[in-house]
Amino acid sequence: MKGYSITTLNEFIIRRQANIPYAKGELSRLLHHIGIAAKVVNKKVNKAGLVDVLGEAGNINVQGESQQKLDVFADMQFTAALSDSGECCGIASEENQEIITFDDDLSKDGKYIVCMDPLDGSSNIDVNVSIGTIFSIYRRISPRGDKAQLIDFLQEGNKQIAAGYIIYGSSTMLVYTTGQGVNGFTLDPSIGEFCLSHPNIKTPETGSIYSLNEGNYLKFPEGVKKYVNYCKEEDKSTKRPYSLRYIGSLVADFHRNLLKGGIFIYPETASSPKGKLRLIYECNPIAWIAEQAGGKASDGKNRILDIKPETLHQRTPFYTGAHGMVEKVESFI
Ligand code: P6P
Repeated sequence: MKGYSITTLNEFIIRRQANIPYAKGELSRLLHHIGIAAKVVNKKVNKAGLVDVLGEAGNINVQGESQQKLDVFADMQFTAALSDSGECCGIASEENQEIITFDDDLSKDGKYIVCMDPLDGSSNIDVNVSIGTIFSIYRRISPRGDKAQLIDFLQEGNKQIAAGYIIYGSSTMLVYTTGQGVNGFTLDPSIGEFCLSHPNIKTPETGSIYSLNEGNYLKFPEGVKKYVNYCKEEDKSTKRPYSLRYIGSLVADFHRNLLKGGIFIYPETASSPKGKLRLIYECNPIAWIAEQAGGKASDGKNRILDIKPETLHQRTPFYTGAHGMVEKVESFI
């Protein structure tokens, strides 16, 4: 009987590296370490209800949100894995106000920096909703051998070398791109490997799912209100009314729309004039994946990946998903 032929994440990374001239394995090693940290975090997330990681760690993170123990754990695991890789000279994390530089000689010589949200949607942990890790990799600008600098982290999203997310849901998946399309790997716990399950993901040109927090409707800009009403109008030709699907966990909402076709919107509101989501470690990586899968990502007017970051934790309005649906909401704005 023919064996169950699987392509593990590591085999895939090495195979893809062979296609990149001058690739000497640094990025492959970095991605490999991210995969390891994902497995360690997954183990903890899966037992979150049992092991004493629930409840608030008592600290308040830079966003003024109470830090749940699991996101502190996830931050530590990814930070350790990236530091151990020897390929990364520093990181920016949602959980830390300032960048973290790795000052050992090996890491200081690293070519890359990583921006990450180690566990997005952590307020969903206690109620067993899917949560996710989001990461974005850049080549450093500052000289190798020096400590990483802030300028390394304030590059436009169009300079990303790799971007991805891990979704800890009914199964655990790692989805990433290095600019040659989007591929999804599902963790097989019986062998402890991420296995290629969704090769070359392409998101539908349009869809019938819209995702946004309608509780903020009265604070939305007029164009967004018009689009929400458009989604609710009867029109057989465009399969409206659409279905509202909103989990309140960016990775889970985005991943469902990526596969089924839909749009995710977190607009600016009166109380959050720049929106809620952060540009460098939430919107840029998700935006690149959306584009690589044939979709679109904007702030309502400008391509997300062309926005020049000014500060580490800056926020942006975020419209992403099916190309046709993003264009439609932009026409209302
Ligand atoms: P709201 C989770 O806290 C998060 O950062 C994203 O994962 C999610 O998309 C968004 O906030 C949900 O925000 O205001 O709708 O609860």
